[in-house]
Amino acid sequence: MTTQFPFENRIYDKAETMSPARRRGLQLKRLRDVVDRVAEVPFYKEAFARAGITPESIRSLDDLRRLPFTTKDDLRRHYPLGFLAVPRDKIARLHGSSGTTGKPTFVAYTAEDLSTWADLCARFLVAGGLRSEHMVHIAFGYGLFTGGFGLHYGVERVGAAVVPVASGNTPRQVMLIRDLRPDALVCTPSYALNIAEAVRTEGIGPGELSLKFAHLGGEPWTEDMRIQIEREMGLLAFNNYGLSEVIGPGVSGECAARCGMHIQEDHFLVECLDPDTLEPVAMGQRGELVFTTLTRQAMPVIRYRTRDIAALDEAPCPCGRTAVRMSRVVGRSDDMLIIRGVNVFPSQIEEALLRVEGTAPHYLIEVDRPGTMDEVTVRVEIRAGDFSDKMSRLQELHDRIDREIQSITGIRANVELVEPQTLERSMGKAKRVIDHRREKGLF
Ligand code: DLL
Repeated sequence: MTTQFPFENRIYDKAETMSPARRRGLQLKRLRDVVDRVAEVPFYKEAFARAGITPESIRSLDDLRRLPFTTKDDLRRHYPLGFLAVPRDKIARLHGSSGTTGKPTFVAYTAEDLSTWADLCARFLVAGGLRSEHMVHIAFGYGLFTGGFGLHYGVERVGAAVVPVASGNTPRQVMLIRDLRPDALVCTPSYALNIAEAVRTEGIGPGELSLKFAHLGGEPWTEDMRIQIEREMGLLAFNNYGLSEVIGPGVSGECAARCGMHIQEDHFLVECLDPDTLEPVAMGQRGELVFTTLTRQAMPVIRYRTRDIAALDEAPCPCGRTAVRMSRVVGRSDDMLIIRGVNVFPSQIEEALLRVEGTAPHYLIEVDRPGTMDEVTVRVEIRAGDFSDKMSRLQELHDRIDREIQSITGIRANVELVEPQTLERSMGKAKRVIDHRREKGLF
């Protein structure tokens, strides 16, 4: 039986179709190499010494389980570049993602890493229909965030044309899409919905847009959102996944069959573990994804705990790619929130509040998506004395909280000052976050 794809199924790199047995051989060799490469990184040096790990002691892929985990906290403790595995003069670029403290965790790339990264992004872009004759509108932020630059060089590697618009100013996005007639859109799924809404407001029908494909990632989304984006813009939408600490976008992406995202297993070893016991779950069961980078030079990570919950599927895929697929991310095993594509920890908001005199340590964060964009409201109880005070004092408090939240998290929140003793007190763990997006089934 031949599978009907929505377009010709093309493979960017024949490594994507190598037999699983051959790939396992390659992974083992690369695992030994990476253990060797990180041997002088202080964190791994100590952990390897404790567990008696040397490159030679890695005899099979099962030995992966003897290696230590790496967490975001570990990276933070070695801020900014304590995980660097090459001399500093070999760094070609730095990116970063927000951490729990307001300081980003940095990720370094050598020139070779940047080239590998471009190839990995090119793989999923080609799998999702991108061809050299296409033009791509990139509406991801360019900066420390890996989305903009990662996809930018991936598109260039395919040989397609890039329009590096970056995010924001939605009416201008619509104008450029209408005037330049790009074939593909690259951004977060929620921003795609926002652009779709602006398109509708301008009275442009789905059939009038030039866009054929959207390559969306950076945050969780649902099949319902896919249907809505596709219907409103008259295109095919593809999911791609990644995280800065592992490389950025390019860890996995959907092919034309759109039944899960192929993980680029020749570059990343994946495990799916029970987040409590850290034991592997059965194939097809949900667990926390843990990645080991096999080829990165500047800053490899061993068994990086993503906190992302998803399931793996190793059933053969009609596209011919042999790599295991991951499901959509269905949740996280920590409390990180993704707001308009930006990672935000409740502890960052708490830190912002602690910087402002006159706020009590009682607060509640509510996240919602009333239209297409995420909105955050932070309700803060203020101290009894302060509440009866002058309006100007309240306004001053409000503005300071607003500024601190923005400076620590990079996002704008609606700040509401509430009277003392009005927020519900909890008997056990404080409930600091209500995410209405979850109740609405938005992820
Ligand atoms: O978001 C990298 C990226 C950029 C991927 C653009 C795809 C496209 P970080 O800012 O470090 O990196 O955030 C990583 O975002 O652990 C997931 O929780 C979430 N995430 C990324 N892609 C997806 C996706 C980039 N397709 C964190 N579905 C990850 C669900 C996603 N969650």
